[in-house]
Amino acid sequence: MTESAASAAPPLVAHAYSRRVAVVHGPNLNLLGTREPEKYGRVTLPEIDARLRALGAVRGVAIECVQANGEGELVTWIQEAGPRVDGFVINPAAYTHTSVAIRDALLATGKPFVEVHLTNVYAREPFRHHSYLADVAVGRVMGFGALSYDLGLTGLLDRLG
Ligand code: CA2
Repeated sequence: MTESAASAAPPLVAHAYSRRVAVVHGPNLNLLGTREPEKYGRVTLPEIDARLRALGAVRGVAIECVQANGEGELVTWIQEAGPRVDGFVINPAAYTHTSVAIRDALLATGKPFVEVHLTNVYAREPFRHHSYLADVAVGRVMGFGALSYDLGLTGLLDRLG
């Protein structure tokens, strides 16, 4: 029996991912692993993203990652991602302490989010002690370096069920 053109076509399979999470990195985090390693560690942003994708894959969760230095860029990306994702893991970096716009964008999605930080912001300057996201986040993880992201994603997935 010879294969017809139709049966030779690749089978249509539903993709394996049942959920989708967006990971958002704020300003200067593109420098991770290349500057100030004593403060922010030696792991690079692509390495963090790869780990999160791997962690997501074993749980059947697709992970989308973005880094931007501009507040408006982050707001626009969050707005666009909102309808297609189930939740966010976000390190807003310096915008943590200044941005009502990022808070409003996340709230407008109606999706849960976890706030993560590499460093323990409470062990740093007082201006880093306030977060515009803290009271509306599902949870916050900080102080564990790159591991904060893994813990944050794990917590979010647990919340999503
Ligand atoms: O601890 C965190 O993850 C922070 O979000 C990092 C932000 C800081 O403004 C927050 O208060 C806490 C700074 C990110 C800067 O990233 C760099 C990475 C490598 C080299 C220089 C900066």
